[in-house]
Amino acid sequence: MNTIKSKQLFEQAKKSIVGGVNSPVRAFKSVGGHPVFISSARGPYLYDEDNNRYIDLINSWGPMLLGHAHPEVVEFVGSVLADSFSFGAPTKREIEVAELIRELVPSIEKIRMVNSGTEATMAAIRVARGFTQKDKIIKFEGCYHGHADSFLIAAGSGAATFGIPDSQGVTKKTAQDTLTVPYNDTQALEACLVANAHEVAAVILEPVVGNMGCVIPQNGYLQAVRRLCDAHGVLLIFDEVMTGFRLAKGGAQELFGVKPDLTTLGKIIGGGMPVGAYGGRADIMDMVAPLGPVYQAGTLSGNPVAMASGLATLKIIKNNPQIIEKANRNTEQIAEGMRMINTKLGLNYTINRIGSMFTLFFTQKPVNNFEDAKTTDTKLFARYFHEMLNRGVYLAPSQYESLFVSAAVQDADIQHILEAHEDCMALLIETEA
Ligand code: KE4
Repeated sequence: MNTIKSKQLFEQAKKSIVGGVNSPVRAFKSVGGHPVFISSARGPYLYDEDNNRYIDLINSWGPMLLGHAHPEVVEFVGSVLADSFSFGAPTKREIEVAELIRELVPSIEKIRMVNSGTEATMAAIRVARGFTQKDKIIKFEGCYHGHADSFLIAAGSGAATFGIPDSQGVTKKTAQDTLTVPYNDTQALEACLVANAHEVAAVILEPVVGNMGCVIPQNGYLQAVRRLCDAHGVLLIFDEVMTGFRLAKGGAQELFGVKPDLTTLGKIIGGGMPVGAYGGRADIMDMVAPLGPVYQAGTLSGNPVAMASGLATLKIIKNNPQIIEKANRNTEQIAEGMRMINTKLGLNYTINRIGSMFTLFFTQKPVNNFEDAKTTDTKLFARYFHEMLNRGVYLAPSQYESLFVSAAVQDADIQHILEAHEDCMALLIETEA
């Protein structure tokens, strides 16, 4: 692929934008090389500034479940643009979105719209702390909940698993209130709850993890987390920013039949426009201003243009159950096709797949938590990433990210992906030998 324009644009971007990107993972730091600059996208395809076409398997990190520029979404958003872009006042459309989300996710009795997943998770732990009058939260190694201080915490050592800052600028005091335990380990969670009895406001987790690569809860794990939270008087927050409206119309909580106290949403909820939301039990959410003492606000929260994009997207998902099914089937064909090719080539790399999320891990170990994920050969992944990019397949530029397949992918695209995969893996074997 000739990507000379992207290379030049990256050099130019770095003069004004930190690292040349507005979000770190886009810089290709963990895979090397330079990012491709996207000019447009349609359906399953991205087009870069050098007019190369890529089959998109990341879909803006999840939002574009329908595929890019879905005609009904584009038409509806276009129809509201002339009405001005923002009022800073309540609108009817916000009610429509809220009522539709409550219909799709019944555990959400009250909701608040915000502008990103980070805002949603930051606000959710604030209201959990306000409601319970406790300070600590428990998160899980390898789960990511956005860039709020309370989440940029590495696992501390010792039973209390006190956190330590995982980013400059996060204070030790903040880190003390975030406890971290391994995912898929109920004993570790129980020990942490016991060691911090009566101090924990909430447990927050990705019900299916995307941020260490795709990691699936083991049988009964989410149900055990729910039981432990109930036994210890701790709120359960499902961070469904990735899984919401993707794994089922009602998200992972519908798929696994586990009801959280609070849910955070993002990505698909805005159909690609900046939207997040947090919501759940009314007795908890009514703590939020202007009703209660927990403050949270936002100039562009519930923005009418973003609500139009989200409303159109969610209506399509609600009224066309085959959309999620198609994305799931696409994913099954891609992931199982890759697994068969790997077996034919004598490779036994782990592939985790659920719904329309999957990750090919360059390790032969099962991957059920972050320790397992860290056994991957990230150098080999980086070579695979670039070989696939050169063949017109756009993967996440990091081993520790799930892929998100859209319903727009067609059979010919799947064939292209699998041919590219076989080509790449054969090349890796040849050059690694
Ligand atoms: P945003 O603030 O990026 O909208 O959402 C934060 C967030 C919260 N919770 C979960 C489970 C998430 O996956 C995310 C954001 N996901 C990353 C992908 N790993 C977004 C990509 C990026 O950071 O550029």
